[in-house]
Amino acid sequence: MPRTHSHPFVPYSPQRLSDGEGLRRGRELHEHLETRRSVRWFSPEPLPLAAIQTAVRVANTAPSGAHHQPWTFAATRDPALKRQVRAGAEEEERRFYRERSAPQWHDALAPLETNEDKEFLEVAPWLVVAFAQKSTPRPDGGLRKNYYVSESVGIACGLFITALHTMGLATLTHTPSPMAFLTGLFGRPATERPFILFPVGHPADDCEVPDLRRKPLSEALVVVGEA
Ligand code: IYR
Repeated sequence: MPRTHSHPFVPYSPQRLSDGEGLRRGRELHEHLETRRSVRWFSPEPLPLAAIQTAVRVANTAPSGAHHQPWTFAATRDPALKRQVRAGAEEEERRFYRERSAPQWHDALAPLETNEDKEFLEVAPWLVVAFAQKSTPRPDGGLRKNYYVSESVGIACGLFITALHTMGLATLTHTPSPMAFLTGLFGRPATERPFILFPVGHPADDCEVPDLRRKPLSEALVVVGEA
């Protein structure tokens, strides 16, 4: 029975793999991603715009609520803008680290040895801010409401991180909360809120990361119900 549609549909038949080949590729991807770490010490060596463009092309393949694609990735390698971002971030982080308003949170962060110094925001060759569009301005001046914005932008950011790692590059999910100043610095409209700030580049030669372990699969996956 042919289906009837009120909107255009096209056939979709992605490559069918054998179970063995599918598993092999999945294991290879896992092995590759297992080596990814968040980096806070970057090399200042420049990185071509093409690297950022490619990673954002990958991010832009993310599924999204009603296919509204509610993200904007704003990128800069402008030293003056990076300095302003660092200054703004450090001002907010100083408050967080000095006021110690959430002792439990500070205890949880201790093994990462993070502090209010955000030098990496100036050292990394690129800063990329993923903005979440709560709504999107229409050409007619109206506003289109977006759905599942955090989920959609979160998935796009995950793909962005995966692309960078695959390209041999490093990043850090610096979460700008509130960091509303980024909207103005990057010239984005008030309908967008900064979601994640990514410094992007190569790790410094003497880069170190905290000695952390990933939780075992038994804690990440539960299989329920009958086989
Ligand atoms: N935003 C602070 C604190 C911070 C919070 C979490 I949760 C981290 O995983 C790491 C840091 C900062 O950037 O230092």
